[in-house]
Amino acid sequence: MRTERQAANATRFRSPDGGSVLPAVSLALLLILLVAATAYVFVAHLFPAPPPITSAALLVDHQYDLTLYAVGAAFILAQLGLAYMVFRYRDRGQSAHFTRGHTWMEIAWTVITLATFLGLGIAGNHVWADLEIAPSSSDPIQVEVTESQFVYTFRYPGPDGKFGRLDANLVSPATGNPLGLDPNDPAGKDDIVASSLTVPVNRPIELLIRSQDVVHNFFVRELRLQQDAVPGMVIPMRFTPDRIGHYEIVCTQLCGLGHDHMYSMLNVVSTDDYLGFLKKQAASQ
Ligand SMILES: [Cu+2]
Repeated sequence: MRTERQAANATRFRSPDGGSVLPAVSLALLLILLVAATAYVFVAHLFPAPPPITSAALLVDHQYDLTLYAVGAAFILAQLGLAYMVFRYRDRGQSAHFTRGHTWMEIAWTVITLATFLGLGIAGNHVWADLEIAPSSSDPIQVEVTESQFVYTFRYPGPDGKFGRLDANLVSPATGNPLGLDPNDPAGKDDIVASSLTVPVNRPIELLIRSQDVVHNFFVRELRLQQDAVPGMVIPMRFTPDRIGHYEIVCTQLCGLGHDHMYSMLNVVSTDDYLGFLKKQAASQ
């Protein structure tokens, strides 16, 4: 039973002109337009990712597509539902009334959301595990990646296959020792230092990523891989490039004033060119 006060409120809030269609229709149409424009951006591939250069990147793309279909469908249904509700329950001069919702509907969409996200997580699990926790290939080419404000420095172990010792106290870019290589360690004598990353095609690569100062990042779009470089840690990152070419390496962590021009190149070359590169670099050290 409505109290007198509720009845009085209902009368007070009743709109005098008996509702308005225009705002409701405009908002509903605007929502439909936004949905159409957003869907068009993805369906027409207006901003396509560059082609992947590893088989793992293909799996990442597949997982991305699955996620996009799931959240895209949810987005379209939710926004079109909103547009319908805005129009269906527009102001017709009626008084608003309180509703307690619908328990089973709420349980249903919570369970659907949970199942969708858990399902996507489980589907993507093996892609992530293959990249991150699978035992590394028996014979990867190791390259150490050192990031600092705002440069990348790459180090190859040289013919002995061993990286020489580093000493933070010896770091001195001005005198040509940006990594702090210890001159007294024989293992470091043949180490090769370069400012861009050159690797042979179709060989497993293992990067050892470190930072000398703040948190940086190593990101190559064509690898679909991105890894933070964290001071005090050496973080491995593995991939096997299957396409010769030059690809940009960028830092995606806001690491200081020069962040915007912190980049380098990943050069994937033939085995002969790779050996030639090592020889040339070694001669110039
Ligand atoms: Cu950086």
